[in-house]
Amino acid sequence: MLSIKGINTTVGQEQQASMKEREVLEDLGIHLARRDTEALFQEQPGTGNPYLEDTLLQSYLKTHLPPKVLEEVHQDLERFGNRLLTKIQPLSWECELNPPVFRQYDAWGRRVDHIHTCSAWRRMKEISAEEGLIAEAYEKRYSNWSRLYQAVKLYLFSSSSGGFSCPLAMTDGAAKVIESLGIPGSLKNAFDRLTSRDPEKFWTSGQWMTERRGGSDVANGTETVARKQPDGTYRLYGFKWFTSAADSDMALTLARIADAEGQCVQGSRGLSLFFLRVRDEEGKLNSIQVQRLKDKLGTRQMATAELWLQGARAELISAEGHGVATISNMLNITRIHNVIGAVASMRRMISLSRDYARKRVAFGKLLKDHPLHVQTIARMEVQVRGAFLLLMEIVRLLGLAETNLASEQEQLLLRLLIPVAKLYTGKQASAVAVEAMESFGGQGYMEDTGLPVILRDTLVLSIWEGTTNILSLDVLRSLAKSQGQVMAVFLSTVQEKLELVSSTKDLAPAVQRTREAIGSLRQFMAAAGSEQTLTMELAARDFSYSLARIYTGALLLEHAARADASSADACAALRWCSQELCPVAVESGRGSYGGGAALQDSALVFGNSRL
Ligand code: UCC
Repeated sequence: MLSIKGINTTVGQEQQASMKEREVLEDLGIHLARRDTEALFQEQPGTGNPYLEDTLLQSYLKTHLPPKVLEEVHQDLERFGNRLLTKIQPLSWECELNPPVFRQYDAWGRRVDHIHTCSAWRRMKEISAEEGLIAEAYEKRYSNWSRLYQAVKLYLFSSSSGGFSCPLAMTDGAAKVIESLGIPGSLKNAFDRLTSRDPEKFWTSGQWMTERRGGSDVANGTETVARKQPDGTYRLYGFKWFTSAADSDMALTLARIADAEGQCVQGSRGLSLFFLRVRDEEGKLNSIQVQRLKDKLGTRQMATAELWLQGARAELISAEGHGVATISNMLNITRIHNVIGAVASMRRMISLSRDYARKRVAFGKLLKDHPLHVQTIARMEVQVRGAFLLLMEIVRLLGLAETNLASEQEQLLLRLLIPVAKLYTGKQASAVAVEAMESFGGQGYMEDTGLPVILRDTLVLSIWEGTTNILSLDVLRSLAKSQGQVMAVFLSTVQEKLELVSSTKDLAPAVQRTREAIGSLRQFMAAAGSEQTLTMELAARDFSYSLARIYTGALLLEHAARADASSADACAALRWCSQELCPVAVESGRGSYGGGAALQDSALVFGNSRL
């Protein structure tokens, strides 16, 4: 502490004040108290070029990319990082300050249903095209590495995108669906636009899946009806309850085709997938009425609307009754984008927290010199490192699959890891965002720091695109559909990774713990296989967490065993693996998944006396 005229100031605060000004004031004999309060403020935390600051990202790319690809990618990412810092981040804040406005009627009473978006939001769309944020994955100029490279750019863009990551996720998903259908002639224009680098041509897409009766239970909740027209197109009638990025140019949506008597097949087998333009060439809505914009906790930069489809003209693009299976291509891509968003959010919060620790003084020293504070940030750092490597693993596998280089095992692994990563990183990101916010003390809670925006936008990650429980059930779906093959591949892949690192002495305790976790997982599965379905459904969440922790542990170990690994890499792996890696085995040992446990849960929650 320093003391000037009886006023205590800290080292950091003292640095802020101009000594010259003080001398003048002292000479004038002016009381310093008020002047000091006005002049002293905390230096704002900030970040630099997000690519250059991200040592883990750089080391990953250096380890995995072929040298020629690395050279080109490195240059582009450095340039992009500078653009993000200087040009794109300010736009992001503008998007937050100027959320979309819905105007239902014009001054003369004519219904217009106009969603006004701010210029910064529209600029984000142009930037997305210019940077090839979708195009990169479809041009495949770096073969199997193109998808990973695209994901890295999206990751860097995400927390400066002002929410534009969301329409990009759906745009990518729509392009993927169209590509998986072989780019039929009628969808060629749409595909070209979704994957265009020309801002004039570039389209974004919506994904209209959610209706009033079910966001998760799509099979039973979808009421929208499709009526065939004489020209072979369809008209859609129904109510879409939650349509994100309602300003998009097109959408993919599910509906039930009505037969000549107006009857529809119910359940999943009655759902088909449709493509539609949201507006015509003159900007007039395609027989769609906007009921209202959603009043959301976060992602407020983006217009999410309730839409009435009142005969919207649409094209059937899936086989009849195969709507869910066809749109699952989109879901898997948007779920990967969700993981990108989760890792990006954690990285940004931790970067800001770290920078703040270098600038903020408390109890006479900088926060970075308080071991307990640094321990808290270090724990978050372990989380983001694990999540980042899991993301990279998924987009690496996706890149292989998209260039026909993936083995059958790698395709199975990808199917399993997508829901696992989506559900786990969504939870990690929420926890890290809350923890990081706390690391700023009261300032973290202040709107104008921008930190609450990040928190709000992060909290949606475990909800949209399938909640944690729905994704856990999807993990089980992937097991059932492959008749257990995904698990065999999972276990053998983890074991191979452990084998490769087993000669690295420093990592031995973590390798040992991961091996034990695999043993526990095997035991659990053997026991579960002989019991009722209820066991697996009740265990689904803990089971998925176990897969996430074990696989992530193996990835951290693999990264830490590189010849040029840092001590931080080893430390992250050791710490990650020192947590409970197989919670499903622990809970199973406690009897948490039997029928009796379900009754106990019910009694605890609803207070009934059926025990
Ligand atoms: O739209 C939303 C907001 C958009 C914003 C997005 C931005 C995010 C980016 C963030 C960036 C920062 S939110 C709406 C999202 N809605 C959902 O995610 C739906 C959640 N519900 C589910 O996922 C359910 O599990 C359903 C809908 C998939 C369940 O449907 P069914 O019909 O009951 O399931 P079935 O019968 O098990 O599966 C039907 C078919 C099967 O294939 P076939 O017919 O060949 O046997 C399944 O194997 O679909 C296949 N299938 C899948 N295939 C189902 N899920 C998958 C999958 N994940 N991968 C591959």
